[in-house]
Amino acid sequence: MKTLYGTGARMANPLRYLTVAATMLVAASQGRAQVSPLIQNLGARSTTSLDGQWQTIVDPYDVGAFDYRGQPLKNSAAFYKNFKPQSKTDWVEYDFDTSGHLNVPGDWNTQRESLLLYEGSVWYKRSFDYAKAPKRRLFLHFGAANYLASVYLNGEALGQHEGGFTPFDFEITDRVRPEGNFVILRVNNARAKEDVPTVNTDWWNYGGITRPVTLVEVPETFIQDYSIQFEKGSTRQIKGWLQLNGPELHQNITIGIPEAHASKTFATDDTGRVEFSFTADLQPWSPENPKLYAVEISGATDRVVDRIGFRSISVQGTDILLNGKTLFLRGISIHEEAPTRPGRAWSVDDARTLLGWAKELGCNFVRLAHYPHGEAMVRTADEMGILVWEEVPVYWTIQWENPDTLRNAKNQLNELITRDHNRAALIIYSVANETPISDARNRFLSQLIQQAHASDPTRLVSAALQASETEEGGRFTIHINDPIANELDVMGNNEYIGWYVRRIADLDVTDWASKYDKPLIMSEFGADALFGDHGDAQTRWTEEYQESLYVHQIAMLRRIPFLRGTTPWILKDFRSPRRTLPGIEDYFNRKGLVSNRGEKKKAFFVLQEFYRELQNTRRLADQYENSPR
Ligand code: GCB
Repeated sequence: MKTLYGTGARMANPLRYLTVAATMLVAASQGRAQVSPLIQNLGARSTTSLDGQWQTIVDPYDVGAFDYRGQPLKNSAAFYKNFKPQSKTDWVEYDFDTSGHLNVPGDWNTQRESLLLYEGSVWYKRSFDYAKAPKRRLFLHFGAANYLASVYLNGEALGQHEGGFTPFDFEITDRVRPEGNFVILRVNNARAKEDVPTVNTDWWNYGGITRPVTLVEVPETFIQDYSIQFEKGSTRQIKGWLQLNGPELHQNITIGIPEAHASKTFATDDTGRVEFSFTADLQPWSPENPKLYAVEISGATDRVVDRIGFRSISVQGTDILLNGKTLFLRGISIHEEAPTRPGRAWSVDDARTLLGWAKELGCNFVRLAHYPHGEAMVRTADEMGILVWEEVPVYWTIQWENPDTLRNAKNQLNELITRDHNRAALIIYSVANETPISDARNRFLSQLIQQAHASDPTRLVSAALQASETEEGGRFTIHINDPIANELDVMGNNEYIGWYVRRIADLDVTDWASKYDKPLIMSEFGADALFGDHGDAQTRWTEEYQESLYVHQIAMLRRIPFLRGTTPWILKDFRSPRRTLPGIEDYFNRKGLVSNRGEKKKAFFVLQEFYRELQNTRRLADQYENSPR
């Protein structure tokens, strides 16, 4: 969360931050709600969807938030008041009722042509009635809004949320009325240097309320959050914790897995928390057998049911072990773009199509780049048996020395872990992508790595590093020697030999060396190709060039003894403002194995063949096959 007084850099965009700060101060002084702790497993709660058409006002100059001196508006001119003229002399210069609609969830860029490149504020309004029973509590949940959301209910501030890809909740128990509620959001997607991500990325800055909005009703004392999973390294011992929220914090909590005839009861402490451990005979979850168990958690006041897979993930030397067995991660990188229409993906159908393509490729793993994707994606991966790498948008050159930037990155990581920590498919958190090495960067990343390990000891932590290169006698060696690798469980590395760096033929004379006894995932490689553009294998942008690059990359990958996974760049062409070449890029990064219209390029089948081979042999190279584990 932003505070009013910050660094000079922040003042580069004073209006944007003033509104956050001002609303927060008003809210704080009146004892109003800020973002509430996230509620685990919304699907098991009593919910009402607020998705659909929302009224909107596009506000490029932020006139709905500030007066002409840049001071925050508090009177009827503020859009969140939704003021209506009371007489013909009243001056009111905005009107939600006649300003147009946008669909929620959905990015605004692909819903209205004039908003394709828009970066600024849009106000959203939606009315609802809600008959809340006594002794029940109500929360307003947003799956995500990019980037900065200021939220108001019935003309009063609820609070703000910063970060475009993680969920947030506000408690509205004491504010909701039986009839005539109106929720208003100001969503601002202006980029700023100190943000996470920073101003420079290689993806479209889709703005808006991009994921579902839900009213969540729970009992006065409810099960806020819980974690249940095999203890690290075990496939029998279950370990976890649970947190209650409300006045009745002392309760007996029963955890039952009926299918496995397991049921245990534990008592919560004064703070409503309990840590527990018990054994059960369960079939471990794996890509070959993505078994999910109904897990029933009940106390005196609340009951939730989740579908949880149990599995153990660990590393031993350069190996990654799932349920105690080595495996190679046959992966693909994915951006959160809809498979068959322009814009952000958000639905279960989108997830099924994207992950379906990954399955068709022969994948057992996906890298959800470069920010947290929607919960539908990881839940669908749980069902389909696809392991998942999730990532926070600590990308390229963010402000390593800025404590607010660190706080923001930590908050986004925390929200991601809180949302997904019960998903078996999720095995790796990645804390950074291609960040330039410096002491300040190392300190920054070190804090994120420690945070991920501390809040979720059952999973692995990685980052896409950068490596250095030497040349001798016509051969190249790439050295994995980034000092932050010391703190990671799994090393990631992006390389573009044959595209940004040297020639495809150089892949045949490139070897890899690592300072660390740790597994490596080649988290990116690739080449741009326009679907349907054909030529010889030396001609850039053709499918043949991309195909040839994959052939030579795969030959090189086979020679890396410590390689335990690959997630080539990328499943599908995606929009990027950096990609201007007319007739070829047209503002799309064309490194997809599938075009933006869903057509498969030649390289798709090269990777598919490689993955089929790995699937049958479970090995990449001889040295891996002969590994003692
Ligand atoms: C990278 C980045 C990725 C880009 C890709 C490219 O190294 O991690 O975000 O899109 O290269 O296509 O240049």
